[in-house]
Amino acid sequence: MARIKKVLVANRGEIAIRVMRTCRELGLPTVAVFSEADRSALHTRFADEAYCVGPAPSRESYLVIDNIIDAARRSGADAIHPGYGFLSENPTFVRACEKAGLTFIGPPASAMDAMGDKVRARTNMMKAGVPVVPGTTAPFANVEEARTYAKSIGYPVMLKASGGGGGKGMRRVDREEDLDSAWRTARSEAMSAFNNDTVYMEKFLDQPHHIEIQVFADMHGNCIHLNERECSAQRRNQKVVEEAPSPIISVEMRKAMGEVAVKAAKAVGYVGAGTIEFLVDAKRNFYFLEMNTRLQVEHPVTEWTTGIDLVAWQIHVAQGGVLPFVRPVQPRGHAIEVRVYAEDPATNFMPSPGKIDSVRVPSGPYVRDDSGVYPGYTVPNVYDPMISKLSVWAPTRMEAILRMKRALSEYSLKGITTNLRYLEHIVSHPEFMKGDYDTGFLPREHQKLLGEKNEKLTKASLIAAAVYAHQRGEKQAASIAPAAAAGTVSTWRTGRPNSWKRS
Ligand code: MV4
Repeated sequence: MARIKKVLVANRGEIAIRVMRTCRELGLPTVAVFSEADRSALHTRFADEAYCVGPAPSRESYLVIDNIIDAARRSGADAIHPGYGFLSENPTFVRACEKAGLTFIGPPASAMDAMGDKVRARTNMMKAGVPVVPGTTAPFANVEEARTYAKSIGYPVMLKASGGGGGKGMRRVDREEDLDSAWRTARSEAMSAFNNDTVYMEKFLDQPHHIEIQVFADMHGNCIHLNERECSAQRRNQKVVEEAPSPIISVEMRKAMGEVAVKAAKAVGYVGAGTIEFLVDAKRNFYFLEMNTRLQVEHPVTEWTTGIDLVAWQIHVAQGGVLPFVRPVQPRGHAIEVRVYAEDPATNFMPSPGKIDSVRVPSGPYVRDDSGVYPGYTVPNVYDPMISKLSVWAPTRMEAILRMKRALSEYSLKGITTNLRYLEHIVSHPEFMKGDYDTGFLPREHQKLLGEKNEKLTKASLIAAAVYAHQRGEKQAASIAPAAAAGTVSTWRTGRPNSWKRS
């Protein structure tokens, strides 16, 4: 396998820059692709060279396979990193790269085919002995079959698009009389969104946790897992806050879910970085949901708690490298990531594009900001409004929460509206601090989290923290929280500027 010499990053924003940073550390020249709207974007400037691949709309630029391949050819890049989103899970793109003699830094097209169709993925997983959410493994011929099946597993049920994923084309059905209309709507939505009207059915799991396992495989049959990420803090199926390890996963569960995740990856001949998503119910049963055949947005919390640069491993494996070790890596400490969006929570999270007048990002011990913006940059309104990810690490979960609160308090972005205050309210919320929040948390607490500055919430969250930390035997953290409530805790524990003057 030839060693990679130059990497084209077929993406934009924070992930393009993040990938380029590792390439630079490895001494690999980088190539950016940009649309007309991204001519002055940070990733375009960050790379060693940059090629325009078309007009602003993604479907005319970042998603045009021939334009991406052509940029690789013109630049002399011999490998392509897809990032996440865009073409990262498109088997046709993988085959086009291979046909052009380019190394695709990711899984083989066959693994994407096996996991891309959700009904086929479920069938593959059942064959491999992986527990899946109770439901169908073959498309229904008609709504009658669907009605009969729903009766057999009992309402509520979940209708899902086989060509979907990530919650797109999903409908909950609570009663038999609602099935016909839900069935018709689900099929038409699936057809328009995925050009595939196949709909399958699962037993609805109420308020599950959304927990995913990072897996990594090389081309020599080695496959390991790199523990779990807790991703239940979601709004409209969009992750907002992620953390590792999960506060509800025991050592035994981690081992069991990790082994199942490795089995799932091996069953489809996976290579590279991948994520197995699970739903975990109130009884802590876990079920395969879907596999993401790409590097995920939230990968930094795994990098913090394993000390591994996942992009460096992706490049290593893509050129035939052997996994550096084949035993599971125990998570070290605790990491939390929040997604910073150019959107206004007060107007139902409407995107808030526009010119950034000033930005000051947090820093200090164990703080990481993966950003795609800079002062003076105009956030375009044609792409996903996520502008950066802020992640922190600390020895314990409570200290990671306090560090995240401190870092968010430092984060300053002027000129556009962001969700920064909303994020502060999430990590200060007693339910989050207690650590047993499920996928219903953000919708359930929506009004409180929107942030009428609620002193009671702040005090309650700190008292909850103290009680919880004490219960968890984290005496050290417990000794912080009450003092923090009185505003007299010592500097070194919260890093709040100038607080030493008061204590
Ligand atoms: C479910 C579910 C409950 N029961 N399936 C599918 C895609 C993934 N991103 C979320 N999905 C879910 N599938 C069954 N049978 C709950 C979720 C779910 C969810 C659903 C709606 C809104 C937010 C959610 C967050 C996490 C999980």
